[in-house]
Amino acid sequence: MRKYFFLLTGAFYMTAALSCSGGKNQGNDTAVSTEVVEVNVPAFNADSAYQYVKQQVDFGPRVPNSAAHVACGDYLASELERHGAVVTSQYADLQAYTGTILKARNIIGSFQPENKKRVLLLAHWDSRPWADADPDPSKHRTPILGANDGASGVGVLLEMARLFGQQQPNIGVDIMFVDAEDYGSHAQDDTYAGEESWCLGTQYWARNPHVPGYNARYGILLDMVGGQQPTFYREYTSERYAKGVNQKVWNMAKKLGYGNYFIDQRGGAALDDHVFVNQIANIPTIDIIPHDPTGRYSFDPNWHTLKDDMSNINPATLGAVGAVVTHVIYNEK
Ligand code: AHN
Ligand code: ZN
Repeated sequence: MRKYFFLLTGAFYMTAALSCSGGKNQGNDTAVSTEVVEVNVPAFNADSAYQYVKQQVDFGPRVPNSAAHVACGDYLASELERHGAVVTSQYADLQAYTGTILKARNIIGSFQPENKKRVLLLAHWDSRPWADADPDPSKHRTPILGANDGASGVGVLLEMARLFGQQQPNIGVDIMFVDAEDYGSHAQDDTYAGEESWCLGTQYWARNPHVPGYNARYGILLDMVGGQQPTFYREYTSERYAKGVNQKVWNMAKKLGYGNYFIDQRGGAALDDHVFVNQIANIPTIDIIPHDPTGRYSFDPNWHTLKDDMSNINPATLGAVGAVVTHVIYNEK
């Protein structure tokens, strides 16, 4: 258990449940007291998160309409259920820009579904059908394993689901695994198919929420959070729609000693699931996604290549991101 302290100063005194001082201050109700409130945050287990990433990658590429995709979707839903979530599967036939109809499935695990105070955590669970950024042009139509691009965010959220199952936070949480994020415009196409070719599952959910009128205080999207040596900058659209959430997360990272991963500066813009959550569902949502300040690569050196396999995953990175987001959630009141 990692413990973490908040200093509260005020003219009130702590209830027995919050106090660990064994009654020393009893009857002292006129005094202005300074008390330490302990927020108990369970320890995020990076090795467990790593195993959750590996479990997904072991299915092979999770490309919509494949058998591996169906099997992995069942696995994700059953894991959420095992940890005590109420699971909703949203099945939809979504048309890719290629014309292909994708049998898509968004998977939502709701913890404390009756709680009005909610936070949304999301990651895409599909993997890209084409290694269109691979250095070898003969691989440009080969599906990728998407260890970092897809499985990493889901792995971190499954580990958080395990923690929620053991110890409830003060708020309700919806963990959403969105489908068909990565079926967007192929890099070698003559014309760009447009922004709407990406994030099909999220676009569908934002127009058809799993609960009518669904709302949350804010959302956090995790994308490529398991690479070898990433730096996370405050992403442009996140900053525009959810500046306070960026602040909350980057401050927490600093406090926990992860300022080497979470650089408290503005980064570039990423077209990603959070854009549609912000613009269609109107839930202020940030994207935790790598940014390379040198501009030598996009997001991850192995992005959309066949090298995005388990060797691309560093448990320490999963652990850093997982600890930060876990602390943010358990500190909500
Ligand atoms: C684009 O490059 C258009 N979007 C980045 C979002 C993404 C792709 N995340 C994972 N794969
Ligand atoms: Zn991708």
